[in-house]
Amino acid sequence: MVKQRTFVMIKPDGVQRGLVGEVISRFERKGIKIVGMKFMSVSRELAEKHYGVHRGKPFFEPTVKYITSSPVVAMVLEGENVIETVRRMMGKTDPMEAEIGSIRGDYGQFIGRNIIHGSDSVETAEFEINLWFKPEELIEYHRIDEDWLIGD
Ligand code: D4T
Repeated sequence: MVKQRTFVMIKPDGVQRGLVGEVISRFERKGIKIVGMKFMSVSRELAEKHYGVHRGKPFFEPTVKYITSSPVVAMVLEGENVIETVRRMMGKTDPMEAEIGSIRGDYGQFIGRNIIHGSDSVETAEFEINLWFKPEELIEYHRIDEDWLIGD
């Protein structure tokens, strides 16, 4: 196991549909630690950088428009293998293919409104954390349940 950080965003539909508490609760109950969090509007510039790898694809412009249309909750989460864990908890990109029990599988119906984003690799996580957060916005602290999450 390896301690990692990942970037997670509750997208505009997650905020508008009142799913912020539900989504954060799932991560908290799993034992994942919040080390950064902000409620914010996303500029076109930030959205285009975030989705830069998709520039030129048909869904690029609609995705940028969607993500800038209403506020989001941006987070940095920390935990053992947290990148993979969060991806599994989110479910597949298309909510219609996502397992029931995952966030997208339980709450989503359409790939263009899929509630949440989470980094897909160590490299992407590093890029996205640096893109969305300043170092001083990330907070190191001890959570009281940490000693009980893994064995000796
Ligand atoms: P994000 O980045 O939003 O967490 O999604 P994923 O990491 O799970 O998936 P992605 O990068 O492949 O897609 C980015 C974003 O574009 C939308 N999208 C994607 C879309 O509307 N149509 C498509 O065919 C694809 C592949 C949804 C997520």
